Amino acid sequence: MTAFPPQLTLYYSPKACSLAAHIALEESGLPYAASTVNIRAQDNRRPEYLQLNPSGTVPALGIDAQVLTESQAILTYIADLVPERNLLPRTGTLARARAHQWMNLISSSLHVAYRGIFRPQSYGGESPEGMAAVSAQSHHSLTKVIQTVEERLGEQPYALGDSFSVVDAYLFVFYLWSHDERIQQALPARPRWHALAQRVWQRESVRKVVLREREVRAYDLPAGFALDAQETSA
Ligand SMILES: N[C@@H](CCC(=O)N[C@@H](CS)C(=O)NCC(=O)O)C(=O)O
Repeated sequence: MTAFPPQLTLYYSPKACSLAAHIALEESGLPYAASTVNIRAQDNRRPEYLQLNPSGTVPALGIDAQVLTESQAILTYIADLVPERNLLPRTGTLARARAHQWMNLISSSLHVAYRGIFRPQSYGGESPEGMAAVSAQSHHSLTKVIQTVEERLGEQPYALGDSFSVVDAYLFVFYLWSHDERIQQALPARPRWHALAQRVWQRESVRKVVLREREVRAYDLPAGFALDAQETSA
């Protein structure tokens, strides 16, 4: 028999996609350790980390002696550890399938489009022409997927309806990314996504995690997402 809860260690980089898992862990109320793997400092290429996660990506979740990667799997696993917190709908329901519909869209389309803008060399090689072509195509893809996000959100306050889920934490991260200075072209208006991100931002767990991450790297937040002086000095 394995002990519950398992020993959880999140390997994360500030403001990376791992922020969603970081928020989910905080929302779970379970004890966990957060270990920084700063990808800007290439910590993810160190042998110690590659031994743990050969793909060299974050997030990775240590679960006792095992390691789980891929945001969608990690978010699902965390939510299922604490069903009483309703971080995802019950298995076997259509609502649960909707959650996966969202998370797949986020990882396979949204994240991929951003990567093509932030790191075009990962798809197009190092040549300036290749990078420019990937970047232009990725701006186009990002525009389309933002429109899909807006349409799918409809008038509901959260991605799955009336209550917060890990899908909202995942969407929150990529909303922050939409304000990155490396995005050179105007993106479509995203009022519904903005409103959702504002709701998520009101959560204590989210502010706590963002504060913790910003101690490692003081990343920018979009206008309207400031932490007040009391929080930053706490
Ligand atoms: N499909 C993975 C993607 C993970 C990923 O690409 N993470 C980025 C940070 S957002 C990373 O680790 N980049 C560093 C690298 O690829 O070297 C997931 O959804 O978790």
